Amino acid sequence: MLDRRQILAALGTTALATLAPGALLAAAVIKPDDASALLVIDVQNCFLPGGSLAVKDGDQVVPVINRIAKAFSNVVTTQDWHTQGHVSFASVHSGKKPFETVDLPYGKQVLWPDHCVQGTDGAALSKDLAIPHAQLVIRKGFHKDVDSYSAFLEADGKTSTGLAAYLKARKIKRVFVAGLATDFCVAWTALDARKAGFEVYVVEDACRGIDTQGSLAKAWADMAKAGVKRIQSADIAVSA
Ligand code: VGL
Ligand code: ZN
Repeated sequence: MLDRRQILAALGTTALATLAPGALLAAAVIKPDDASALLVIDVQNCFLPGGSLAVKDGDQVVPVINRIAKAFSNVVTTQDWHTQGHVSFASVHSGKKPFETVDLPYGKQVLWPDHCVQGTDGAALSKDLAIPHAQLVIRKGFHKDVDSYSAFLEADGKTSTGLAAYLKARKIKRVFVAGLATDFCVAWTALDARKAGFEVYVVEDACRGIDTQGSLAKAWADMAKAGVKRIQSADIAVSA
């Protein structure tokens, strides 16, 4: 005969061993619905290996994005889409080098190598992206004197790209952000999406960062503070 204490002990072990893994797995899976959209940020040749502003391991986001995109009925892609001689290019500021900063009327601007000039091959989306069901391509950074990391709002903090209105018109409530670069266009997009009232997830392993002057750690801290949820691609349910 087992006494009460032994029965409880045995039950406890069994319950833990049999239930816990399944319960944890179930809790981890997020299923995108028709009110969810995947925002694929700036997966453009300039940001990929060999590009003029190559993000380290930037190409590794492509297979991850291709896989999770299958779980989304709504997908938007973005393109950084600068004029020649854009204000964010170090080449137009005499004596300045890429990754230095300059003060512009709207605030501090990091200066970059020339990149993503309208109509160039560098500005094209990666040919390895496999998301033919993407519904909208939003281009940003096309005003010569204003940068736009965010897919929602230009760096002047007031000029809209129209994306929030588009998503709201389509009854989107949740956005999942992936792409390049984590600490610039992904983070600014995620933060503005929160400001516009969306529930926001950033899919960490579907992004890569530039990380200049502590920008990556700061971006994650700012996103956490704003209520952006940091998830992994494995957290998203993708049916086979
Ligand atoms: C980006 C720097 C300059 C980005 C765009 O896509 O994150 N970064 N322009
Ligand atoms: Zn840019």
